[in-house]
Amino acid sequence: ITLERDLRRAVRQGELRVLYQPIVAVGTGCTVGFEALLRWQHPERGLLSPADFLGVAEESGLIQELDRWVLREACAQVRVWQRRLPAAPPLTLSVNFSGRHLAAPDVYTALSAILAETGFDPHALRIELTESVLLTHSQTTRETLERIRRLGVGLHIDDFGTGYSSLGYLQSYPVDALKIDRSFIDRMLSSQGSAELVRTIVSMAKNLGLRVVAEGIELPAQLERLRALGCDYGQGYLLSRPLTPEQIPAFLAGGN
Ligand code: G
Ligand code: G
Ligand code: MN
Ligand code: NA
Repeated sequence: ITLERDLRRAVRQGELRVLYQPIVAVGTGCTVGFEALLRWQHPERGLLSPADFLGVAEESGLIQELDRWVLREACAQVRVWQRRLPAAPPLTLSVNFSGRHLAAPDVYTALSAILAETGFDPHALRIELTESVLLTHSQTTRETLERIRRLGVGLHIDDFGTGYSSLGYLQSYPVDALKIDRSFIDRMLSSQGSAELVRTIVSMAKNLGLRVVAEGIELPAQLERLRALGCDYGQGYLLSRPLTPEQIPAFLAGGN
């Protein structure tokens, strides 16, 4: 209850922040875009991760407001960086949408309004959703995802491999990319099984015409293995920690 009340105040009083973690093309090392990651600068508890308040946000229905706030903030912010790099290909932006938010009847309207308001190119936007969202078999969610995708927005499956392994949804939903959960990347050098899983996910994705993003890359040897496997994109502390908006211009200028 206290957390819920605090969270309502946080939205009003500007205590929320967005960090941006670079996503890199594994083949070239070039930064292609960023994942927006929500943080809460709590006056007493310090900097909180969504892991600390996502449950409360979901239960209270505040999650919609939070996801939309992040989307608006990040679309406006990435446009500013984009304008400073006129010759570069458009920077992509990945945002996390919770299942509850994707089930809201007005999610499509809200998303299109934010794109229009910020002028952000829908083709450069990716929505990250978890496998569980696709396993609800909700006709409304399916139609919402199809309409969002028709705008040009990409749909990326987050934490891939950790949900119920029902691969059928990859055929029945308009998915664009899989993000291999970081637990597999973490173990891929020490466990033969994890290494095989990563190899299999990359090869399956290629056969299905999907892109693959590896999360949680912390070691050069992991990056090398992923490059050899033909993984498209990578993200992780080795490449960059999540950065504050103030840190991004220097990061982009640093040849990334
Ligand atoms: O950044 P960090 O590892 O602390 O994120 C913890 C979890 O919070 C991750 O599962 C991530 O997907 C989720 N998350 C981060 N930002 C957002 C957001 O804006 N909306 C939603 N729904 N989840 C987010
Ligand atoms: O669930 P989702 O993939 O959206 O969550 C991303 C989370 O992973 C973020 O909270 C981010 O801070 C965290 N993260 C990003 N890179 C790494 C990494 O290399 N190692 C670890 N342990 N966490 C990471
Ligand atoms: Mn994510
Ligand atoms: Na993830």
